[in-house]
Amino acid sequence: MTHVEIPPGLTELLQGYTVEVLRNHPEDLVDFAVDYFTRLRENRRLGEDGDKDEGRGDEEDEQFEPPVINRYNRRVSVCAESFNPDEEDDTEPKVIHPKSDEQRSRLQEACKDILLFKNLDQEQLSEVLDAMFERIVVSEEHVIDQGDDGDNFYVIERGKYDILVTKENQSFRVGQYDNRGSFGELALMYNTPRAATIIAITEGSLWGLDRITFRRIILKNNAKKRKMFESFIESVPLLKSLEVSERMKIVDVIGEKNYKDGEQIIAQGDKAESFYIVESGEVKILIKSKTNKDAEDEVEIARCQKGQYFGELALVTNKPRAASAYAVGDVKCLVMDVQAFERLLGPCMDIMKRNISNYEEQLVKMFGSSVDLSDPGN
Ligand code: 1OR
Ligand code: 1OR
Repeated sequence: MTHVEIPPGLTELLQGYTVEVLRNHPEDLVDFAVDYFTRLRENRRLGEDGDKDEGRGDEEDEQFEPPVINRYNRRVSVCAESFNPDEEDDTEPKVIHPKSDEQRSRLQEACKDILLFKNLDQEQLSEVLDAMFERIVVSEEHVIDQGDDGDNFYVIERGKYDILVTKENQSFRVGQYDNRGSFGELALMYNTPRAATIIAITEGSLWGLDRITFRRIILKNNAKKRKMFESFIESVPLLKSLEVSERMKIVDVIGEKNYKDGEQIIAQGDKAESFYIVESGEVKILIKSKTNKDAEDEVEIARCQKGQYFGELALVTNKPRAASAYAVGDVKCLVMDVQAFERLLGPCMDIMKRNISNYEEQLVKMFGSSVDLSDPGN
């Protein structure tokens, strides 16, 4: 009888792949395997490189969380809680930070537009709110330092915060949170070092959510979101050029928002914070013309259907919204915040810029050359 020797590690390797297949339901098992094992090799290479490139913001490299990766991963210490959405650990005591009614209502207000919380059911949301705790910060305080292990996720109640990224010993300010939004999800989602430094530039107030509760509830919800939105996201023309893993990262951070017929989604002249993809229904885009004598008269300039996007212009040009958007009938949109837009949609920027130059041509045709998209006329 021939003796077949099973190489050490083979069982875990195949188990890791199987777990990811069960979690992600890929359409093509071979493509998925190529992607998965390439990542695995990449992670092992990073592990072998040790910490010499610490803090380079490599959260982009890790999208899967197969238990087997931990064997090679240099961040073993922070990977202690492996995650399987189907095996929610209900034995862990739930974290509860008691709050006064006044605190609870401030917390609810701060969390109402947090995209990561959008698809939670009522029970999950109240568990999250119960677990959150208030943290007051002073100006110049470092809330997060790039390269550190992740402890909490934060929702902003008030205050301004700079986002800094250090690359090759140089720090760049890459963005700012202005009294709204959230940060600190990446290290907790992907078991990576903090990808950026967050510094309060005013006195402020934050709501923290501990790592364990975040992973138990938000990651479980993300597994559900992947199932719900994966095939739709695959069908969005703008995102076709992205890798499967890049599209999955988009699913991880998007939130779904519903609008009733006639509801305003974007107001011309407003500061921009989000990017939208129409998931169902129709959105009309209206613009006020400066050259039009009645400045309040809005003219319809475009419609966006399922799979199309809008709200990119102000994010790309860093200007106020150039037009308004309204729901036509009931509408569902997938929404991404500006930081995720900049972090994840870089590869789609050329397509968006090409379409923006088409807007400019259309604008000249409709209103004459005096109207400028970079000046929304408010
Ligand atoms: P974290 O847990 O890694 C730092 O801790 C947080 O900063 C991170 O989660 C995000 O929530 C937040 N790249 C990476 N992280 C960012 C970025 C960002 N912006 C905010 N965070 N970029 C800036 C995009 C405006 C890309 C920089 C190259
Ligand atoms: P935003 O962030 O400025 C309004 O918010 C959005 O309307 C804008 O991004 C685009 O996504 C979308 N001109 C300007 N914005 C337009 C246009 C447009 N169409 C859609 N949007 N034109 C229409 C071209 C067919 C040119 C004006 C006539």
